[in-house]
Amino acid sequence: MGVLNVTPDSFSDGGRWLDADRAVAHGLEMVAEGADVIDVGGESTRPGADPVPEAVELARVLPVVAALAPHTRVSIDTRKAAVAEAAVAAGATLVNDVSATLWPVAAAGRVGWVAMHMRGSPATMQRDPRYDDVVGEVCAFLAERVEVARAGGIDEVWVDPGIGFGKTAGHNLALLHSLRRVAELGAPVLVGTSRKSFLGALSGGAPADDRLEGSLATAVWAMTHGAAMVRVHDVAPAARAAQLIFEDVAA
Ligand code: HH2
Repeated sequence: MGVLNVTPDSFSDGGRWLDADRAVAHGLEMVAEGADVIDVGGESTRPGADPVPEAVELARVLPVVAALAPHTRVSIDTRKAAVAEAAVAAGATLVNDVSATLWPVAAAGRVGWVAMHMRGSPATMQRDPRYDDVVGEVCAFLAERVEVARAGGIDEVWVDPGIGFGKTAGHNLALLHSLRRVAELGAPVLVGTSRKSFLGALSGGAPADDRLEGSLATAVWAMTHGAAMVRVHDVAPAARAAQLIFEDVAA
């Protein structure tokens, strides 16, 4: 899954793809590099990010979704039902939902749904997050979401432990370490570690655009520990890494 943030303020690529034509060109470039899904988002969910009005988010994402949908699978990364609904009407076939609440939109549109775990909201989530048992609590949350969505009639339900969403570096590492337990919930697992701040913290404070090694290492770890899809900014190296560990080894 290639990340396409049509935002001025995303933590690693904010402002680069705000122009719709440039965003579409970058989406197509990621497809050429090996992405199977392009995840279009119009609101940053980085810690402390300000919410974006619905009309602004719609204006950012809809032209990009519509232009990419004939060429690739498109997911819509949003917390707003109206944005998800409009993006599905424009051709998105997966609702990537960091709020884990939008399953009715996916059910109505007969598309897939990603339920991600988050503690609190982006504005507050990194203020001293605490868990007694982070893996157990995240798994229990996701299991409940899967049950609700399936009962609501969605065939394609994904789960995502929400790396960096209301979690310390230790929580993120615990979730990656026990990713197989997330996979045992019986839904395909999506994992997003790409360029996230815990990778900077683990590598001496590397800035967001200098976290490729950590992004790749954790993507490979995720792919070999139960993830069916990884959400990445750097598609070409991630696709090469995936090919190296799966296809070349199998051959
Ligand atoms: N991470 C981000 C956004 N959406 N969706 C899922 N399912 N899983 C994730 O881990 C995830 C996500 C945050 O990364 P990014 O889009 O690069 O930044 P921003 O939120 O600042 O736009």
